[in-house]
Amino acid sequence: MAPPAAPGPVSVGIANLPNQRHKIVSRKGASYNIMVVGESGLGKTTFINTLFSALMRDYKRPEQRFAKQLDRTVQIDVVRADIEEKGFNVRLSVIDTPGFGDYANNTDCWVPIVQFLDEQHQHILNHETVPNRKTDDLRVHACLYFIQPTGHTLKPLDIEVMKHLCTRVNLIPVIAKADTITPADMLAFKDRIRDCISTHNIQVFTPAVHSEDEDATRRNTSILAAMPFSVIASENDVQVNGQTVRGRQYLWGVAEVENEAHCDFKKLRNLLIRTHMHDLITTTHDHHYETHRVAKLTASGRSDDDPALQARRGFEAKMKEEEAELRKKFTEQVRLEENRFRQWEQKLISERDRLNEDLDKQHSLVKQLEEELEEIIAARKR
Ligand SMILES: Nc1nc2c(ncn2[C@@H]2O[C@H](COP(=O)(O)OP(=O)(O)OP(=O)(O)O)[C@@H](O)[C@H]2O)c(=O)[nH]1
Ligand SMILES: [Mg+2]
Repeated sequence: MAPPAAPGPVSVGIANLPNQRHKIVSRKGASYNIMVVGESGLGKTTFINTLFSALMRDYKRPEQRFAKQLDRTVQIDVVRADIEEKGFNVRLSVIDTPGFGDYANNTDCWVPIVQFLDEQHQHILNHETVPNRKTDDLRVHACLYFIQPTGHTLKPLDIEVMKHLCTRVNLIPVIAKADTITPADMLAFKDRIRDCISTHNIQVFTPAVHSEDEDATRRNTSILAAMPFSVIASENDVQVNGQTVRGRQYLWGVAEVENEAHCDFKKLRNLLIRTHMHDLITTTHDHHYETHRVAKLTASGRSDDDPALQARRGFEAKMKEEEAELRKKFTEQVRLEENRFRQWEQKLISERDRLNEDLDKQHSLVKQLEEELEEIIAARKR
């Protein structure tokens, strides 16, 4: 049996884009933002540090950290790293939000987070109508909602917050501290959460299951079956059978972060970074941003009939036309050049054939002269 292949560099999903899009993304680079939300003390910050330590191990890129003030009391922390694979640049930002649930009244605890999400869409919308549209894009492409591992079901607060989030972002529910619940309880807990999500009509990010590619179909089915993802987070390395792994040490043994029998951290990381990054970016732009754009423009009376928008669309249409014209000219030029080369090649081939014929004639002549010479010498000898 062939030895197993050595683990290669991690493949960012964006490297699998079709050629055209491939080039655009590789040139411009893509902003890719993940946010963690949930009650206080569920391990959101620890999860981000665990994720980054795994990413830094794979990409060996320095990370940057900075804080941003949302309103007078709420601050978010952003951990950022530029990761690059096969020429693709991805500016990954993970946004850490303060946990809610610390206060007796948590009624509006989600408001600053929702405001932040809306502001990021608005920021891009405002930039759409200015000539230089290049700007820092902090629109959230994946929002991980941390659920307390109670083993029962979602709390009313979870349901309320998730309802507000799911209309604005790709929502991915995550069960925190999977090491505190038995595997059998976890399965039943996941079932109850899925039921609750469907009863309350909460839209969670669902990758399309059917694809031409059998591997992708199998992968997506297994992702879907694992939702909501259970995670174990840890900032410490521990020893398991002489190997160093990320995990949490207990008297009875080790809860390993990247062991798929212990939790779904690896599945979640693969979905976020490898297999569904492009899907998350596209749905954010095409669905969530578009919903915000239409709602805002309609509310402010600026429908699609708005003159400024029409002017911009006209400009874009003109640019597209010019691009198509240039492409046509280029193709025609290439065709003409190809014809010219083909004719030239044909000429060279005929010239080569003519010279070969001449050479054959000269060879026959030399041969004939040699025979005559031999005959004369033979006559003289006689
Ligand atoms: N058992 C267990 N403990 C965890 C896990 N992840 C984090 N913790 C612990 O939970 C505690 C809180 O973790 P944080 O990462 O600060 O939680 P947080 O969600 O960021 O909390 P806030 O910032 O207050 O919202 C720490 O003591 C962590 O070590 C886990 O997967 N399992
Ligand atoms: Mg925290």
